[in-house]
Amino acid sequence: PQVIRREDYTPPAWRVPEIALEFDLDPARTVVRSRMQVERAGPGPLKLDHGGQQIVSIRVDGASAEYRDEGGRLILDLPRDSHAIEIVTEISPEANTELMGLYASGGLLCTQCEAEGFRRITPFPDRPDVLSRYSVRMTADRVSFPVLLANGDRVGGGDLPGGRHWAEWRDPFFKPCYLFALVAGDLKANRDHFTTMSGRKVELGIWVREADLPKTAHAMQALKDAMAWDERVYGREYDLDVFNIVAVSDFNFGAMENKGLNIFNSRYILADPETATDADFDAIAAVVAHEYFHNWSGNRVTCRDWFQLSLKEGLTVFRDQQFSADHGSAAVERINQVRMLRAAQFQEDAGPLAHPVRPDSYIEIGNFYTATVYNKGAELIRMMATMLRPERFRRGTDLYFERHDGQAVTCDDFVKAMEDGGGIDLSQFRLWYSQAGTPKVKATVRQDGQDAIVSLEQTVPSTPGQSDKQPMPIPLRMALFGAGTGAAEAGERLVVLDKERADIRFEGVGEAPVLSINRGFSAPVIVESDRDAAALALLSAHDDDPFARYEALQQLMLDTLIARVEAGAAEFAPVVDAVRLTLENPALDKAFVAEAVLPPSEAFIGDRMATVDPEAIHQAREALRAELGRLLEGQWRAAYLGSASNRFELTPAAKGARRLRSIALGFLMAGGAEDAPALAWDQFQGATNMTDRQGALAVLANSDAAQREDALAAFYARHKDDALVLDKWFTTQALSTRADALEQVLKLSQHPDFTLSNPNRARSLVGAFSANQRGFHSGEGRGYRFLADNIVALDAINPQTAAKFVAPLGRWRRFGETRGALMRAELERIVAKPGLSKDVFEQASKSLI
Ligand code: BAL
Ligand code: ZN
Repeated sequence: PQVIRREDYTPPAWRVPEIALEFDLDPARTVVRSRMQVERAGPGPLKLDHGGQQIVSIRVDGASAEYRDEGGRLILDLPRDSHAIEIVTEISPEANTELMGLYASGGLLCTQCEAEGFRRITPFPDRPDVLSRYSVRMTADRVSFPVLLANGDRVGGGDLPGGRHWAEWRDPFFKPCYLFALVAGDLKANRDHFTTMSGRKVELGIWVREADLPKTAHAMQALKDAMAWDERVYGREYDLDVFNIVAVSDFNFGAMENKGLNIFNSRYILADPETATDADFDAIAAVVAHEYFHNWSGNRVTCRDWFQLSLKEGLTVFRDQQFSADHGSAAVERINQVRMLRAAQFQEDAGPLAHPVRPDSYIEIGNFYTATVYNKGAELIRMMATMLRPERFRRGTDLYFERHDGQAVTCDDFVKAMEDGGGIDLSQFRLWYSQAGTPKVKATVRQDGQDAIVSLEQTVPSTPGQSDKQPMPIPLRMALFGAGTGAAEAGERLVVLDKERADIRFEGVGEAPVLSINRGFSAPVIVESDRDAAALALLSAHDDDPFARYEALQQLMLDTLIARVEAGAAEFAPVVDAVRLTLENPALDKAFVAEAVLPPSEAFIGDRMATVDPEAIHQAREALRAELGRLLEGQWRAAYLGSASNRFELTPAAKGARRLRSIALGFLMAGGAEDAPALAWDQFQGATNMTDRQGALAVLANSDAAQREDALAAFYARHKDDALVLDKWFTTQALSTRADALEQVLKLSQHPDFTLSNPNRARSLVGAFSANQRGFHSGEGRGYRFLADNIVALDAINPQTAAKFVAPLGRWRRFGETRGALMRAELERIVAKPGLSKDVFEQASKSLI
């Protein structure tokens, strides 16, 4: 397959300022008529990407036209500088299992065009730097599709003979075709409105099946909060009179920011306490905000080409992270962001699929909606914001939006706006966009008379195609604490390490210093320090930066567990003492405590070891959990009882209490408390919300308790008709820490409710299981075979989603010779499959190198 390179970018030869689309909608056969006004912008023919659909006619200026088809593009040689093009095509939404373009989902017709789905609807220059004004007329059966939505404002509609009706929408804003959307279906709206800062009233609608209407209140509140927040924090006002959101059950992404008509995976809209966990509620608010924020960071200012994807995604993730921090516990939000970054992005950066935040080449752009582009991209924005401080960062974003409104631009244009608006030189910082790999920073501290000297050294690892790396500017927030007293010795300083090595002097330090570094996780790097258990314990008790405090305890647990795996024995006592102090500290809120006392995941422990032994890591971590459970039984019991609540609230305090309650329950079970299974069963049965119910279910599902099977059966019976909740039932078992997880997953893949054709369901079992380090690597390669079989089967239905499942096999170098060979063999089997999509081919072939 063809490799697309960033350096080959050329501007489009033709602009398409206006397009009028007519859809004669029918699930089996939809006729699409496209009328485009095209204008010459440079030399060359008009090139229209297409998706292999049936072409009925092509006319230029009213006459039938000559064209040729070259590698998925219609080429038209046009004599003048301006022409009217009319193209009629036919597509079959119900045959579209890839869920790109126009497709059918649960009785609806809906679209997904990013990145390159629009060409599957109608031939068009399908690239983000071609901006057009759209009008869309839809006709459809009045009974099956009473609601017809598209971007912009509704400008007309009415009945037609033969039981059909029509509606027309017009979007006054220029947009790239990836932001086009339409929806037709039997939907009902939760309607509300928002008055913008300039006093304009915006009609808001969240469209769902009628039965789901009661589950839309949380998303609506999040939308209004997001609109107000973007005005307050970034000065960004909404620009249309209507903002609609539609929830659909079959969706490749989490959601999509189409102009004025966001389309969402239903899991990021629908929630009530009975069916959604606190984490679901939080994710809904974050994704609703994210898609809304794209209206400025993505839609008003969009990407010149897909290599610039992080321009909109990194910035928008950063903005949704700020929004979540402002609407919940900022410390816990940061902990969760970093956990996610380490689990997904650090792994990506350390493997064969590593790529820069602004990639240099791709075969299939769908493979680059990655944790690197999104989450590391957000960290880049965060570092700039940290160095600029809030006021100058805001001047930078104001300039960015003002300078580039209505344009398709590059990551470099964003950095330039930060430089010009914020008054900072970011020449070296641009390396963060071009160099892949997670930098490592070695940090040591020594006393020098009355001063302390912190020595820093950075290395950037080589990654595929990039062996020679330059030092990056790494902003590190740091402080010193007295080793004896824990008192703050030196207030926080922001140090930008921009060379390979640097010594930083802190003057007037009274006692032996302990270093607190990368506070707030100010840079996406791995810090290696010589801090011993006593130093880490001290920070975990005294550091006044909540993230650093969390991190110190995590590092202490990590060091202890790695020593246990490598040397077979390690003192658990320092961890037990630090966890005890954390549990008993009345100044800490429950949400923070719940995260701080959790040992690092098995995968994260593995990431820090030369060769991963999943079973040894599992045993060490379980031994620590058992010891903590046993020795701190009284504290867990107190936390458990102290966190019971009788009224459901979504406040940070109530969410923190629920989280701590289930975590305490897990430790009681791990410690072998005799009544723990009964406590779990009682919590499961008596739960008045999904957080408590699923929390108890997970504890039981990981155990050998007699109640385990009953709980799984009861959960299934209660929720089998709710697809989103049934996904949780599959995931809980796929993530089980028990030795029989693989056998259970193989059985579940034959369950009548399992299907690969719904992406959420596929992810709930296959995707979740591949993240279960112990289970996936057990069974002499049968876990690998299961994953590969499902990738191949799913590739025939939905290549984009199938390709997302390849990465765990690509980690073969990390798991020793025997496992590595088995993993490679599965990748080779995938690559050899005739008719493989370019999506899966790219991921699997790169994973073999
Ligand atoms: N643009 C694709 C979905 C999202 O990142 O919002
Ligand atoms: Zn996004």
